[in-house]
Amino acid sequence: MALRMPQARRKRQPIRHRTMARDRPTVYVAGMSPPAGQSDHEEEEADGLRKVIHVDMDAFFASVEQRDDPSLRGKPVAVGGSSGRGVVAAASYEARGFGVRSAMPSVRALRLCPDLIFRKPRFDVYTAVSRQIRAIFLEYTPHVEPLSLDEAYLDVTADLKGIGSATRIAEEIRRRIKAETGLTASAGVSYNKFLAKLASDQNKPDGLCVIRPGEGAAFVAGLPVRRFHGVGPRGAEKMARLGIETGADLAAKDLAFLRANFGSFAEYLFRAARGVDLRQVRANRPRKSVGGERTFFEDIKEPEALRETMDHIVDVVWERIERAGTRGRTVTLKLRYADFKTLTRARSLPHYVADKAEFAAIGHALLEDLMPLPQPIRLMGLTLSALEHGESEERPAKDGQLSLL
Ligand code: DCP
Ligand code: MG
Repeated sequence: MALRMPQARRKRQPIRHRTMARDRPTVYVAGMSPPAGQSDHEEEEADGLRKVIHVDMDAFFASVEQRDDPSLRGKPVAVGGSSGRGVVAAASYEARGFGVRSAMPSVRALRLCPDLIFRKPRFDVYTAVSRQIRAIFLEYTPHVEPLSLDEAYLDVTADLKGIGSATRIAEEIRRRIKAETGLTASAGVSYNKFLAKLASDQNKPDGLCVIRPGEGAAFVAGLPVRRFHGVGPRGAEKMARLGIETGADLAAKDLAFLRANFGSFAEYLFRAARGVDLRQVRANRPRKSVGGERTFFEDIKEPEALRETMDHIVDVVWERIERAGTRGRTVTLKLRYADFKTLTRARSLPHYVADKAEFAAIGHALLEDLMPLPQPIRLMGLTLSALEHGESEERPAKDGQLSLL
């Protein structure tokens, strides 16, 4: 298979939108299924039209590794574990040319790309870059809502520098990120968070896309539904069986139909299909939980695979808990079945979870209680809540819904 170089994929006409189908990585950042506040009205609604920018670093972990080790540049690189159980966290665009994707088992990635170079993640470096880009964002607006280390929403309706044009601000931010970190970011500009996030993905890598007022519904109509956050490969297959391939197909279904087929996911899908999203960009949301979840490349059911996944999630989430410097008493397991039914099981302790071993033991106990599972799952998540107060400031804004390694 020919190696597709990033230059070949780069689009040089930034300020426009395309409605073409485009292959998405098959794993979705957790927390987008549906995004917090989309379906449960937990957030205040934005009043009037806003100017929202979504900034997302390109192949983040992999790009940092290529930046710091010139011998990796232009090569297929994966960050993650290369051993039997390892999973790809990030894939360079060169690796993506071979079909390598985030969350893919490393063994499979190596089959697709035998020359794939693996590097272990260096979270301290990624966190430092994350701080740098956040400092840049904050020069333009105090309304910065980080979603993970490498992406954030910015509300620039009234920007601090008086620039006025969200598109100009987005270009300036991208230039500054490049100059100050040596890394590229893509940005989406629109009038709500849902559209801005779709837009940032549109012309990746190193791209910009603007969806102007009035263009949102048409933009969404032309997209394949797998580009909607939370609609993974299985979800897209299910929709295809129901005759839903694009946003327009989805918009043609009424809420009752969506509820019958997608349960609590229906409201989110209904709004998204219309390019509607009333959530505000919210900085400094008080953190109520720390956690993470994973959507799988392929649905899983085998007890051994489920246990391995639990181990992996515990590793990532516990690291996050330590980084946040917080403690909590309640552990919640979340599973989403192949048919989208989602269930949670929680256990609360009289004391704070003492250490990683205890956290793992509770996670596994919650999982074992549910086995054998009635059907394969497409997502597993684990969250620590009932936190003690006084968390660190360096917390992402999405409660328990962060992307997982
Ligand atoms: N990440 C992870 N596990 C996943 C997805 C992502 O550990 N399942 C980590 C590695 C990524 C970083 O988070 O580098 C950012 O995730 P993105 O989804 O933004 O993916 P990338 O930045 O790698 O690629 P791009 O945004 O260019 O598609
Ligand atoms: Mg990214």
